[in-house]
Amino acid sequence: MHAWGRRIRAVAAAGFLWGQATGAATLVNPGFETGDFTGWSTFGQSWRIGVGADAQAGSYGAVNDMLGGDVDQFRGVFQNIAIVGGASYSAGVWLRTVTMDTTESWLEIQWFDNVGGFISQLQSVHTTADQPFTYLSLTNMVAPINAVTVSVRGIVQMHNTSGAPDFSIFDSFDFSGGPVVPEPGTLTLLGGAGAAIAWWRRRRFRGGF
Ligand SMILES: [Ca+2]
Repeated sequence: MHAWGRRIRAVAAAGFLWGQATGAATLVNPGFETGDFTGWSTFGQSWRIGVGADAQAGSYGAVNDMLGGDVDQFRGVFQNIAIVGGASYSAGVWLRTVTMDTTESWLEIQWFDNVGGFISQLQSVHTTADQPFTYLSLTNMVAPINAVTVSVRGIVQMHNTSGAPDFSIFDSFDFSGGPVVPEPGTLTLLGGAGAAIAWWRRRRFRGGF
């Protein structure tokens, strides 16, 4: 193979790897199996790690206790990760609720731009009654074209404390998707290199080398 042919192949390989890297949107500690909130942030009162029946999988889950006397109407457990605007993504979480009276909880996705500005959000169905661990999901989401970050969130809303306590337990978050990885030889991200490869392959087919 000619030297420039090898170079083109190197460029194509780099593009392929780049496509895979930017396509990877992966949550850290999605099931709280570190036994703590590593990788996650929370806001609002009364977040803790639970065990036993509070785990949908593994040993741990994230619990929000809505207790009499609480004041924070909204609570959330969330993780922000890099995404690519215009790409398609899906998210999910398992949610268990116990002695729910005056609370609702759900899965939420928020998109942010490159200066941290809020763009838009999506919410799953809201859970208002007791349920065993049930999968909530948001699928086939297309990230706004100017989005660079997604916030994957479990949200709890307390309407009042008259029915306290209410428990919302989140476990096994997932988030996946991203740009379609270009096939070597049909690169669109590196159109020039792709065209050169196509030309080189035609040359090779004709026995040019
Ligand atoms: Ca878990």
